[in-house]
Amino acid sequence: MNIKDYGWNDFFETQWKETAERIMFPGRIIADFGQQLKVMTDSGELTVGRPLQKEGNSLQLAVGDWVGLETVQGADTLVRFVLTRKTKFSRAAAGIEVKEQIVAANADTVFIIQSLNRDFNMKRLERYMIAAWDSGAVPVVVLTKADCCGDTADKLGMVYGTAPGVEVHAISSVTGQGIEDIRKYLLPGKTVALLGSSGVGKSTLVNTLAGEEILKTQSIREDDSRGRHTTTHRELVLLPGGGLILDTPGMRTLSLWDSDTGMDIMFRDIEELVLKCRFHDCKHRDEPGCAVREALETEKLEKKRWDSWLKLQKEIAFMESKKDGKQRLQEKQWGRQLSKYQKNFAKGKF
Ligand SMILES: Nc1nc2c(ncn2[C@@H]2O[C@H](COP(=O)(O)OP(=O)(O)OP(=O)(O)O)[C@@H](O)[C@H]2O)c(=O)[nH]1
Ligand SMILES: [Mg+2]
Ligand SMILES: [Zn+2]
Repeated sequence: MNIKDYGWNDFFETQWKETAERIMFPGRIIADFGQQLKVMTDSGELTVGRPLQKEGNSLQLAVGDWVGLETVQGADTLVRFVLTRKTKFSRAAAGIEVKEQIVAANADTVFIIQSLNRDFNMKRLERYMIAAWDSGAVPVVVLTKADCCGDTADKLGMVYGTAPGVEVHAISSVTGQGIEDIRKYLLPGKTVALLGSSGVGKSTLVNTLAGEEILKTQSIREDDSRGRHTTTHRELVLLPGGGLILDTPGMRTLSLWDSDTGMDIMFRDIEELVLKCRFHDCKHRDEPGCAVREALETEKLEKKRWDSWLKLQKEIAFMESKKDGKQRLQEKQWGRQLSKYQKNFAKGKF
C-alpha cells in the first residue's frame, strides 16, 4: 500500500518537488539580537525573525542551534524547528519567572574564563564548572591577564584542586602567553563557547585568536576592576583556522537551572559520603552514624567544601520545587541524553 493507491499522481508529485522538497534547509544561528537572529546557511547569511513563543511552547532558540528553515514564496525565511542539541549550557533566567535560559548551544568545549586579577573567585568557578559539566560539553578553565598578576602559580594550584581532571590554562592577550596552547580546542567544525563575568577578556580573546579586531572590547572600571558589559549579544565567529568561537555577554550571576551530573562530578566525594550515613534521610546534624560529621571532625572533608555543597543543593532543590511538570520532564529527558554522552566521554569515545 502506498499513497498512489489513494490518488497521489504526477500532478501532485510535481507540486511536491517544486515546493516541499526545497523549502526546508538547515542553518546555524550565529547571532542573537533578540527579535532578530542571524543564521548561516549554505547560501550565505540570513536575518530571520525569532519565532513567537506561544504559551507552553518550548521552542527556545540560542546561538549555536541548528534550525530547519523555510522560505515562504516571495517573502521571509522562517524558522520551522530546532534540531536536537548535542550540548546546551543553561542557567536559570534572571527575574521572577522560573525559566531556563540557554546561553550556548552545541558547543563542544566551554572555556570558563576568569581573570587573574580581582575577578578570580573559586566559588564562582565551582558554579560554572557544575553548569559546564551539565551542559554535556567539556569544560576547560582559562585564566586571563597573566601579564598583570604575580601569583599565577598559586591560583593555578587552587583551580587544579577544585576541578580535578580539567585542563587549566593561564593566558595573556597582551604578551601572547598560552594562546598557542588553547588553539588546540579550536579545530575545524568544533565550537568553543566563552563564558565568564564582564571584563575578563572574552571578546579580546576572540580578537587575539582571529588576528584582527572583530569584536568590540572596552577597559574595565578603575575603581572596582569590574567590566562594563561591553558585549550585548551572543555571537558565533568562524576563525581563519576553521574553529568556531562563541562569545557571550558577561554574566552577573550564574544561577543553576538543573544539576545532577555536574554536582556528581564536582562533589563525588561528598555524594559518596552521604550514601554512607546510617540513615538514608540523614540531615547530617547530630544523627548517630553520620559519615559526613565524622569526615568533618577528622578533617577528611573540608568545611568550606561541605558548606558549598549544602548551599548548592539547597539552591537546586528550590529551583526544582518551582518548576512545573513539563519542565521537569524535559530535564529528565536531557539528563538521560547527557548520561549516555558522559559515559562515552569517560570511555574516551568522544
Ligand atoms: N592586561 C591585560 N588586559 C586584558 C587582557 N585581555 C583583555 N584585557 C583587557 O580587559 C578589558 C576587557 O576586555 P573585554 O574583552 O572587553 O572583556 P569581555 O570579557 O569581553 O567583557 P564583556 O563583553 O563586558 O563581557 C579590555 O580593556 C582588554 O584590553 C590580557 O590578557 N591582559
Ligand atoms: Mg565582550
Ligand atoms: Zn549524615
